[in-house]
Amino acid sequence: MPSELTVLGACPLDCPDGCSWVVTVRDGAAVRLRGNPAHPYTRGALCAKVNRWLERAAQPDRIQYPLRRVGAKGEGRFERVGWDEALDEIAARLEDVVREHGGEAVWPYWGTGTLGYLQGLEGYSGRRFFNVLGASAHDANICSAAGSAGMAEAVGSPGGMDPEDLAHARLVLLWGTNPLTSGHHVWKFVQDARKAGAHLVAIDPVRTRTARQADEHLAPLPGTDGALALGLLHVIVGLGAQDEGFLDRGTLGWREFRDRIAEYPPDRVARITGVPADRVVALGERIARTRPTAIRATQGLQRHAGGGAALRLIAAIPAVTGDWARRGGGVAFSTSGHVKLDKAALWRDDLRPRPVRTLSMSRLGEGLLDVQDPPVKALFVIAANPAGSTPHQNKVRRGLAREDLFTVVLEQFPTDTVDYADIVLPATAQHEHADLHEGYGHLYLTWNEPAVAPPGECLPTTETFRRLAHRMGLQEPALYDSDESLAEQLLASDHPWMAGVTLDRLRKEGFVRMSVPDPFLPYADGFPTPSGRFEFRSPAAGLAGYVPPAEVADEERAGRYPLALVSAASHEFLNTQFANNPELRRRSGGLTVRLHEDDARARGLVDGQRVAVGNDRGSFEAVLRITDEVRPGVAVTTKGHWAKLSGGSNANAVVDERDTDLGGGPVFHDTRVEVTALPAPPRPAGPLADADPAAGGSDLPGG
Ligand SMILES: Nc1nc2c(c(=O)[nH]1)N[C@H]1C(S)=C(S)[C@@H](COP(=O)(O)OP(=O)(O)OC[C@H]3O[C@@H](n4cnc5c(=O)[nH]c(N)nc54)[C@H](O)[C@@H]3O)O[C@H]1N2
Ligand SMILES: Nc1nc2c(c(=O)[nH]1)N[C@H]1C(S)=C(S)[C@@H](COP(=O)(O)OP(=O)(O)OC[C@H]3O[C@@H](n4cnc5c(=O)[nH]c(N)nc54)[C@H](O)[C@@H]3O)O[C@H]1N2
Ligand code: SF4
Ligand SMILES: [Mo]
Repeated sequence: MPSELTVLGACPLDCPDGCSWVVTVRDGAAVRLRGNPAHPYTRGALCAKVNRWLERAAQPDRIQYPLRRVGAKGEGRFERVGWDEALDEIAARLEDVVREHGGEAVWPYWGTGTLGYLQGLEGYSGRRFFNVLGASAHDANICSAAGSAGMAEAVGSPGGMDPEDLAHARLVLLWGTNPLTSGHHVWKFVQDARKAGAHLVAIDPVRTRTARQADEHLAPLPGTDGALALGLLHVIVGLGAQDEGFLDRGTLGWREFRDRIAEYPPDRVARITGVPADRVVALGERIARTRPTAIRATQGLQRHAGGGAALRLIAAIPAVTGDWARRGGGVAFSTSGHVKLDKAALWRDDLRPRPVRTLSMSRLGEGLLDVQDPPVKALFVIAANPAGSTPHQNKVRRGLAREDLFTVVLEQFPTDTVDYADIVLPATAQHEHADLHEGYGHLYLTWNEPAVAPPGECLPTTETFRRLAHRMGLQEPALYDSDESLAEQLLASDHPWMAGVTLDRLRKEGFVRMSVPDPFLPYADGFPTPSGRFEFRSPAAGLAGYVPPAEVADEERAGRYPLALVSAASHEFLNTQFANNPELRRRSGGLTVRLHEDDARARGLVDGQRVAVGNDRGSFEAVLRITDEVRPGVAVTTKGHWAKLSGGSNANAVVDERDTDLGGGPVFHDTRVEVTALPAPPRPAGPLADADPAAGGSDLPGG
């Protein structure tokens, strides 16, 4: 009889849904992985990507042994070496760098490959080791920094309402979010609201698979949502539908903000956003007469110059209507603001020998090419693929190609970034290591128990840094804590919402809901802002107001690059993960760009032809799809394609290294390009090159 058991785990990916999963292990091998039916948010389902998790983990391109570069940087030629040899070389190089240039010449570059508190980004796995060295700090701002900062200025934290409470809304706005692709588990709660009669509105420049399911779709120009929010408020206040009691008791700066709203009548808003004035009026009237309205806003709309301001203004809608005080009302952005684990105890920044500078994840090119005193001499890439994910790809590559830079990459697969490594260390996958997770779209913590032994010589990140510390003879005992001990330290938080959340329970039950009040009205007793009120005016950021997009609104640039490019989540990949899975790659249709027929015709372009999408920073190749689901003036592609499997570049070749207004985030969707014809392809051969451009791609149907 074969032995069979099931092991509870957690999806580690950067996705709000934070799924709980069940691995079936037979004779020591993982044979099945499915969503945990007992988890109230997962409810037994994973997604199109993670259904192929085990298949991908066993792919022949999985990195299983330490590697040392033998070719030129960027070439991707390596030889296998032993762990001892790899760690000796890293230790020697690090000691040289720290001695000659100081600890800050070391940049630990953590990415979102896993969000785990032990192995991934939430815990900055290995941070204690880098603190002891005095390495530069890393601002992991690539994803939601602007929106989080905007929410924090308004309500005091990115927190917001519990997405499960969308079920209690009478009107639901899905604003700059495409959940049916980027986090579908919230959909059940949207559907529950609709069954009870709620009206559903999608606000997105693209008619996505989510927008197609909505009762109504508004398509603003990218980056103009702040103006739209002010226009809706203009209508609401014009009808006298504001909640004076709530405004009086619970907010700061209302008088001034009301004057600002008066500057945005619907016809002006229509000119800025491209949304017809009567649609602004109709939606404003609907919000004015419906209680409560729930707004689900995620990252899409904050990848713009004014992304922080946009979230502040959107959060102002339920402050004006008083919906923040009602179950099913408010804005759901990221529940991570409600997680009260003891991160300081895990990170141990007190181990730093002195205060250190902070380097920006979204500005890797600048960090490697322009930053001095000291220049970055050693780069550790941990669960990140910046050569595919980070703005200004050509600049990033120039930085990574520096001969005097020592680069170590901890990875599972031979990514575009791995090609620039001096040493590659093989990393375990989630079902091969232990971890603790939150979900930033719900209020449960999840435990991931290792289910199987790792292949080859792969190691968890925690273990890699324990071994490296030992190799360097570092004496600090905190560098040698076990995974279990690290989890215990995190969970030892004395915040009341963490009461009863123990490692024992997590191990036994797989997940535990945080001890938040039920129902969860996070701001029932005031907002966690400096004033304790909702802040229309905040001490740090002044009065909330519309901040236009940078490139999209730049008339001069529009003359050269007439199309505003959005590079959003692909249905088949999770950032650059899974883009090397042959089946998902085939289904993705490869790298495509979607244009409205008017824009294609004006350029003499036809559906299915090969084009270059470019600007002064670079260009990428794509197959053109013509569709009326994209509004004129906008071009749409998807993130995540591996450059080396897609003609050498992806969307980040054209994106600028520029900060958002708040939070220092990137501006992926605030980019202007021109699309031009390319000669017909000699399509490259090979198992990963056979993407089927007719397969559909991204999140749009029928093409
Ligand atoms: N399948 C899949 N799921 C994912 C990911 C993935 O790569 N693939 N990525 C994960 C990660 S890391 C994240 S951060 C989230 C991201 O997921 P989302 O928060 O959904 O973000 P995006 O995909 O960037 O954009 C969402 C939508 O916003 C629209 N949009 C762009 N600019 C604007 C604007 O200015 N205004 C408005 N109103 N809409 C705009 C885009 O057209 C897009 O349809 O998803 C996670 N889930
Ligand atoms: N054009 C454009 N670019 C974007 C975006 C966009 O909207 N448009 N979105 C941005 C967003 S939201 C994000 S979050 C970033 C993400 O950018 P990155 O942080 O670079 O994330 P990934 O591309 O998923 O790469 C993560 C890598 O980690 C590896 N990995 C996974 N698990 C582990 C592990 O346990 N250990 C180790 N050592 N490695 C592991 C994976 O194999 C993968 O290669 O991309 C951004 N890039
Ligand atoms: S990517 Fe998101 S939806 Fe898919 S399994 Fe992971 S957490 Fe769930
Ligand atoms: Mo992200």
